[in-house]
Amino acid sequence: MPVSTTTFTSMSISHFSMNQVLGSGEEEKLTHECKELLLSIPRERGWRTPYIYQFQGFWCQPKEIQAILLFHKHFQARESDIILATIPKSGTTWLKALAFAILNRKQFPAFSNNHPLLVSNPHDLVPFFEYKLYANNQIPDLSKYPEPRTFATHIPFQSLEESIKKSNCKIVYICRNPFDTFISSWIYCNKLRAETLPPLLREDCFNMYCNGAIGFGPFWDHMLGYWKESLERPDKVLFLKYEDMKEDTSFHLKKLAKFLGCPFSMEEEKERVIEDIAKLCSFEKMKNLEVNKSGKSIMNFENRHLFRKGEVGDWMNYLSPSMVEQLTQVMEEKLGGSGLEFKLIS
Ligand code: PAP
Repeated sequence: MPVSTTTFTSMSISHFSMNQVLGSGEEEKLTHECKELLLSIPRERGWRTPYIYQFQGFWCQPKEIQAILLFHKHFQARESDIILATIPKSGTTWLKALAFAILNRKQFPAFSNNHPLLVSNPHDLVPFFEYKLYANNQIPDLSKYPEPRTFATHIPFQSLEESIKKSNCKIVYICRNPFDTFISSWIYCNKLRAETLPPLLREDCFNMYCNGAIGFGPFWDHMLGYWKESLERPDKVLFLKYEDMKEDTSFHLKKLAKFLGCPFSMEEEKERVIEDIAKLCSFEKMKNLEVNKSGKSIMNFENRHLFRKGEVGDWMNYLSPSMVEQLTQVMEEKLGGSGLEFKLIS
């Protein structure tokens, strides 16, 4: 449970300045429905926004909640849809690139000089529901989207729109060991932070992470939601881990392609199509592309911050022994017995 959850259940907007509730600047962009909702749910201090709110059991920023409300109201899954799901900083960008390259390999061979991934960031090729499609109060027309429609989200399984859960559309979830995920998130959020604000303190953020109050957290509930579904419906949810993908990319690419309904043929294997895709989507290749050095794909965030080290075990350079002990305990308590385990070093 979060350390200090504040609830505004009985207050109406007129009794409270929206500015106090949301933090300055945020309030103008939200719908009345969203503002009313925010007044009725618990809030905590956020990393990126002054507050994050507990919506359907997980924590998110006001603008994310507004987008999710629209997504819940308007999205209708098709049987052929593919959803890539992650908690932030777990390998989203990489998974988007890999899935796009696999699904479009006939039209765009990975070795070709005009591959879309050479000029577009993966976030532009596989859009997020909450940051792109339903962001800023817009309702997209997805009817003419080429099939299989491929989308991405940070929303936990429990809170996905109902037709996604009920249909046979496919979900690929990638998660990463919480130690590296925490460090990646903390460094990323500091890079996005306005220079006028003091930096986010590692210890502060770490405690919030361990208490669950981080974007789309608690991380354990996020992981377990998809994990359990992948055990119950393995043809519906493919559960991948960043560390395994790093260790044997080709093996997992085969698994991914098979799951997505487009397995690599013997001929493709002989022609080293799998290796070509792995290379095109590798951290080193993507980090050095112009579009990823200078472009912006998610809101006004610079793409270059999405490519930092791409390693397993970098947490060792940042976490004190007591922090390691604390997070280990949280993981034992929350994930113990689930069968979900992580490699912490490469
Ligand atoms: P997002 O949630 O903001 O989209 P996401 O892509 O999930 O971020 O995670 C970013 C992490 O993936 C970064 O990890 P790091 O901070 O520990 O370095 C980033 O470097 C890593 N990453 C990005 N692209 C790749 C890739 N092609 N291969 C491996 N790791 C990658």
